[in-house]
Amino acid sequence: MATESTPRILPTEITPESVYERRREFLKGSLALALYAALPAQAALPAWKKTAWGRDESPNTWEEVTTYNNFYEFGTGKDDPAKNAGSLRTRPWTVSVEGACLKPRTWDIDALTKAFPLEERIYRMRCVEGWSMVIPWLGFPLGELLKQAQPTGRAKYVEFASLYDPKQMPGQRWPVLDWPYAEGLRLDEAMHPLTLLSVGIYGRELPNQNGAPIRLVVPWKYGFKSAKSIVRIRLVEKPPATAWNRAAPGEYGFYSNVNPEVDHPRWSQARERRIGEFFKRKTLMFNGYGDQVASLYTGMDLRRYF
Ligand SMILES: Nc1nc2c(c(=O)[nH]1)N[C@H]1C(S)=C(S)[C@@H](COP(=O)(O)O)O[C@H]1N2
Ligand SMILES: [Mo]
Repeated sequence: MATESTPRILPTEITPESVYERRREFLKGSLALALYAALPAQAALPAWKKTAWGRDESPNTWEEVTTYNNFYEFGTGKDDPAKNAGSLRTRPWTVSVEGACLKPRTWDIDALTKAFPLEERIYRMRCVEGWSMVIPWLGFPLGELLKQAQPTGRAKYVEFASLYDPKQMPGQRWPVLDWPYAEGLRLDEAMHPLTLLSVGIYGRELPNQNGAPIRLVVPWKYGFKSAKSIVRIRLVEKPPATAWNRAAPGEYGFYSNVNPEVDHPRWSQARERRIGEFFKRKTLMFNGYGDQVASLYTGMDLRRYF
């Protein structure tokens, strides 16, 4: 019980969980608290620092972020990953960094998580299908890992591969995509400080359905660029083939920057529905991160390089 002599708790001492609890309480009342009580037994990660990123946003609830997912390895329905991703074994797990670099290395996931200081950043995420969410990610800049690998002059792009194991990932028994899920970035996009490797959300380890144990987060691009459950990161000379570009090259380009002015061939990208909201919002150029990333694309025709 608080008394005169109880030291005042500084905001910095409040655990992140109680911060979320309060925000949630404020935003959504006792319903959200009831949902929070139903949090699964996700381990808390070690020390991490809070950053200013996205402090002005209202994150989506844990419930929304962990039950409305795209992860085709576990089914194509939005609720399939939450139902089916329990079969994914995330330990032991390694991530190799290889290709055009001086210091290739196969990292154990726990060593990797300890080697780079974790930070929390609240990012807006925009799916190519027209919905969006705000998610408090825990992770570290991908660029820090790539710097350690010491890319050579031949490294111009970075290729990401998700796990391939149809026993653990039942969706891979069907040729929905050319498995394993593959993605790619230009080297400067991969080195950009906004680009994260994430190992958690809401101060906890990533739930399997969100891409455990490690996934990419590229907030100015459509969500499919943010590959989940990554096992290989390769520095390469040429633009790597990507799963969605292979499946439908006319619909999903290599860049896939969020762009309200370039429609998907089958629908407009001008507006989006934030999960949990009724009215649609205007989609922002580069998902609102233009101040940070527009200079990466100076002089490029963004209709051609969509
Ligand atoms: N391996 C893999 N990564 C993936 C996907 C997938 O199907 N498989 N879906 C992508 C899409 S379309 C989106 S919108 C985001 C969704 O991430 P979330 O479920 O954590 O919000 O993951 C991306 N990463
Ligand atoms: Mo998506």
